[in-house]
Amino acid sequence: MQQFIQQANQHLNNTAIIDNNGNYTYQQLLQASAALAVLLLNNEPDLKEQRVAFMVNPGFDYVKTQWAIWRAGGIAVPLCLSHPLPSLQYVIDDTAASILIVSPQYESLLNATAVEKNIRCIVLQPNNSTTETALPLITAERRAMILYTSGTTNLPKGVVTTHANLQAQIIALVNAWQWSSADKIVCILPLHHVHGIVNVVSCALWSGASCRFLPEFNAAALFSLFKSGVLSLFMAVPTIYFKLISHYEALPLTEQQALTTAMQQFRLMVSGSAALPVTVMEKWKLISGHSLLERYGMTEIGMAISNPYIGERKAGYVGLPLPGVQIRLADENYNDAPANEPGEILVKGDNVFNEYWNKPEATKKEFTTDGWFKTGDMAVVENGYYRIMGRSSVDIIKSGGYKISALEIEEVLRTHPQIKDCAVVGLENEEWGELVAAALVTNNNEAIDTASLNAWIRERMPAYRVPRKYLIVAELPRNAMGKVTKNDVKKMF
Ligand code: MCA
Ligand code: AMP
Repeated sequence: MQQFIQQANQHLNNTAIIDNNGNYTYQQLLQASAALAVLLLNNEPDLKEQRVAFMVNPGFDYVKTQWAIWRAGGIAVPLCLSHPLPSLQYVIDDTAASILIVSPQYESLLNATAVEKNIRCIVLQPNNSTTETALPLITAERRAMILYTSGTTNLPKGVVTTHANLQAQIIALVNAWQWSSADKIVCILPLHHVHGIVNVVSCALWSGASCRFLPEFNAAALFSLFKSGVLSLFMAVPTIYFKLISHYEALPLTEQQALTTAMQQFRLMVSGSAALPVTVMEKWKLISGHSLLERYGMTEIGMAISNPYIGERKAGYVGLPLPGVQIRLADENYNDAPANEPGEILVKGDNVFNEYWNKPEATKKEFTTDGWFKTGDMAVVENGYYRIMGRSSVDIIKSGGYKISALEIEEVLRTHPQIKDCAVVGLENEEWGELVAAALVTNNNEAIDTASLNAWIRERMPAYRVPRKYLIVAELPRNAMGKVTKNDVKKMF
């Protein structure tokens, strides 16, 4: 955090943030985050890694809150704005958050939880001003953030990163992609994941650049911003590029030409969080003039492998390890995979997270005995470039850039009164990467109303985890050991 403040101090009069409420300089960001930090401290000298959960709209308020938590010595726990209450409560309980910060519109949703759990709740006001106090010195090895990620366990795990981890993740990208204070980016990604938090917002603010926020992804709003010529950079998940291409193709020719001219002025456009289909990369090149820079990352490690900023960006490949990130491909015993053969990506470096929150066993399991983090992703090196081949677990699905655990959805489905058994799989799909699908064994093979089933699931978990395809089956395919064979389930659709 101290380094972040030093960086900001070099650009005090630059515009840091633009949102629906106005433009804010780095000086305003430093002042507002200090004022909120004082309020958080409540006369204590240091929050000493207390967890502070926050449900705050994207924009100045979000960044002010994140920086205030860091400056007061807390651990920032961003909540997803679209999650239903049980998912929010899971994160608040799991982190044992002692403070909750909310934009006014989320107060009614979370107030009862705060009262019941005796959590101090702060509702953001335009000026949470206070008297000045000295803020604690935050050393880099302290924990900074917890983000929740789905894995092969049935409940999401909290990924803990330190300030040093975040710093390493940011500096690698700022250097590799040549960020500068002249850059202007727009954030349309959710702010409870690395892609939006680190790659877009933190890299911009580290560089003295300006970051504009739109409340959510909307193709028309984004294109009109592109046309206004106020951006130099854009980053998104492949699904968003797919949606932008569809929107573009439906526009009249003159509109298309104006947009193409505007997009050609950008310095860089990046894709990641899921495999970029070659067809999407090629179409985007035609309409924007840009070869998308595809990179590979994970919540636990930030970004690890990237196509070059200068040099060939190969379609279907994620490029080379970023400076400071060590990569090794391993066989199933975690020995080096033979040259030119696929292996699991293992990662080491200052970018690698500290631990899963309160889960020492899970943390231990995901590292080799000599300290390499096991990503669960398979890759091969061809002519010096890494190509991602898929994941070692079929139970991890990526849809719209979100990581989804099939097991988590199955657990919920099995509690439905009409469902006897089920298997959730990801089906390949050009727009979404994978589509979540569920094969259901119902009581007496009865039909099920999927619209009301979807509504039932949405009360229990985030909308992006709701299956988009259902199949009622008499029984699930199993191997000789009685285990459901997911590849056979996929073939049933
Ligand atoms: C929504 N819909 C879907 C899905 N999600 N259909 C199929 N599969 C899905 N996953 C449908 C809805 O049912 C609805 O349909 C319609 O799409 C619009 O829904 P809405 O929720 O409004 O969707 P959206 O706003 O268009 O969202 C699409 C999105 C969003 C913008 C691509 O999913 C998104 O922001 N994804 C980014 C996630 C992200 O940042 N991941 C990074 C994780 P109907 O209209 O029929 O009702 S960090 C990471 O992965 C690592 C570190 C890395 O490498 O970056
Ligand atoms: P998350 O846990 O949400 O951070 O998701 C990380 C996962 O996204 C990785 O383990 C990969 O499976 C996937 N991923 C990220 N970037 C790419 C990419 N460029 N190509 C293929 N998969 C990717």
